Amino acid sequence: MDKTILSQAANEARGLAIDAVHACSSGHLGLPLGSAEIGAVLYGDALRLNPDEPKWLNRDRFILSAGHGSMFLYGWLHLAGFNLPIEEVKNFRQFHSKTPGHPEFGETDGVEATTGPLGQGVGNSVGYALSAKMAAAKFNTADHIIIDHHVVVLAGDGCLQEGVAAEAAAFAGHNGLDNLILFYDSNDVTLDAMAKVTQSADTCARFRALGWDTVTIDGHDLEAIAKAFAEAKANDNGKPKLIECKTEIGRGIPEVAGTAAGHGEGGAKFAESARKGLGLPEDTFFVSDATRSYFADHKAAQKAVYASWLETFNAWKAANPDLAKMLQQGIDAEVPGDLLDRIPEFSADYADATRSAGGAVINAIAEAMPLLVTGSADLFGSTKNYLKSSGDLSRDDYGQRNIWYGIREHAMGAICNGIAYDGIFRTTGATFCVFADYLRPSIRIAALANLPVGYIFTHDSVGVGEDGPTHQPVETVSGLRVIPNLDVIRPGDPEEVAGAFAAAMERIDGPTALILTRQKVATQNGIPVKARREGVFRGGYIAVKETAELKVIILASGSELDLAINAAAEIGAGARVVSMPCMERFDRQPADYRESVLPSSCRKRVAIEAGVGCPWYKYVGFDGKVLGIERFGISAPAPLVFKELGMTAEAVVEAANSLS
Ligand SMILES: Cc1ncc(C[n+]2csc(CCOP(=O)(O)OP(=O)(O)O)c2C)c(N)n1
Repeated sequence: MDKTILSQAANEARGLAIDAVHACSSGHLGLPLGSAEIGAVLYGDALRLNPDEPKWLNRDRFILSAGHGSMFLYGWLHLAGFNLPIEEVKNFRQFHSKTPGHPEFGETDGVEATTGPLGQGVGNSVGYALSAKMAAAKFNTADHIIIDHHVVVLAGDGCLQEGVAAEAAAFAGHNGLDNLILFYDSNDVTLDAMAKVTQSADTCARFRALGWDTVTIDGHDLEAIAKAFAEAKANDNGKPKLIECKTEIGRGIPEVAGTAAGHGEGGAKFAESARKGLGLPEDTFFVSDATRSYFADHKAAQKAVYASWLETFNAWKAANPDLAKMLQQGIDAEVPGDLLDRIPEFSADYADATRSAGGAVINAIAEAMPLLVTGSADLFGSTKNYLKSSGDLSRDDYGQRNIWYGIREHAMGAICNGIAYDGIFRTTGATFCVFADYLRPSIRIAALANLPVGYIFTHDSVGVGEDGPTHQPVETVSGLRVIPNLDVIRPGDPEEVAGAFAAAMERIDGPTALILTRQKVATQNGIPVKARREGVFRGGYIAVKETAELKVIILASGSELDLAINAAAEIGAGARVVSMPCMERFDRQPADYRESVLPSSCRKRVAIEAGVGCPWYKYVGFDGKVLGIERFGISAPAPLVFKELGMTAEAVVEAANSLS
């Protein structure tokens, strides 16, 4: 390691951050300045990367959990030779730049996760580390090791104060993820104040208690950083590693360094004196020839490492064509074209909850998709998504496909995102629907980052019954529907469940929430199987067609589909039933299809769903009626709760008849 040049590079990276933040008068300076030496060691020496192959399977993954310090990442990606020209650095936080305010997955080579909501990146890194362990178990052979990289995450006090990080760290320790290395930027400062105002825990002791190894070093000492990192990498002792780096926030701008003022853009007004103090010339966005030449040489060395790995990889491919095919299918997120056909039809007398049908369906899909994994937040027995052909994933066996998240819903969400970012495995996670809010921040990021994560949310309404209002979702399903790019599918019978799971798997540009009942539902044998399955793909479809002139349309989803069908039979030949398991899919259909299902000429419309009704008004309009539940539920047997809260076929008939 060339300390002289890396030390110079650290100061030049500081200069880039100061100039970028100064140029746009916004952004965070403190971390890029305080962690500059960490960046120099990682990007200038220690990380295994090939900037020209940013998706190299066996690269070390680096996640900036403290996403507010995005200029740290952009500065080092630029210097390291990723496809991030200096113009992009100059364009920090501007429209259509590759340097958005916080790192966004898919926008910038080398950005491994969308971060900014503190703590998420720590959870993502655990998902990445788990994915690496699973991939190593699946694809490495006695003759060829093709996957042995590390996952590195940089987090500050803010990330580590967040609950999601604590949940994820506990999971990582319990599951022995020794390929995970967390750099803790320990600068004693948060946003408003010195960290001591809000924390007094011994963070290292806390992590040791969770099964991690920890070490504390001077975060400005290049040698100490390199040594701690090398030791962490070499030590396959079943423990994730935390390297606490004592740093000075905002180092390089003496007027603000070491205080909360070093955090924001305020320090940028001292840009000129700071540049001088750092030994930089007056030119802005300065990078010396010596630094450029060092990083060019380093990149060449990295490419040689890559080339040697490629030889191993090609030999592995030749020796293991089936495994190679499976891996490529995983990377390409390929889904069998005949997935729906591979799910056996349910018998006509099947009469069970949609969560049970979901269990049967996910097991059939797992046969067709060997890289599908699933997990549950201590509720496999209720969520029914356990894969029977596999066993429990644990620190002793990463080759299994059932992940035991424990009662850590938020970490489950962030870990699922990490697995999805890594892009080898398809993943699903399960809990009770009412607890979807516990992982909502991770769902939001999955939607924003276009990640194909599947959520299995069971016990979907007041139909939960005796557990009462704490466990009866009322606002949850509609609350999920307002998240852009999230598909929310609430199937009404077992064949719709088959369609729902297949649709979730086929969707690779965003997440899907599968909303399933606790209670039994009828199997709608009156509707052809194909119509029920494929109807879900279109989001909404005509479940029962009128046999006379169309008078009224009844819309429903999930367990209320049966009520709608019974009501239509009562109303007579002019009634149409539209099953609407997924509004988002329906809204994406061409206008003529939507018009064929919901003809604008028919304005008499009633929608029924056992939850708050607001989203349905876009389909029933001013002239229609929505039968929803605008209050919390009741602790009592489900049939009674349904009746008490107006979820009956009679109520639908009455509403339809009341429309003039
Ligand atoms: C969930 C969440 N809450 C609040 C914020 C706003 N925020 C951004 S940075 C920050 C302080 C972070 O402190 P620390 O991790 O110590 O970062 P440092 O001060 O070292 O830059 C806060 C509160 C956020 N980004 N995410």
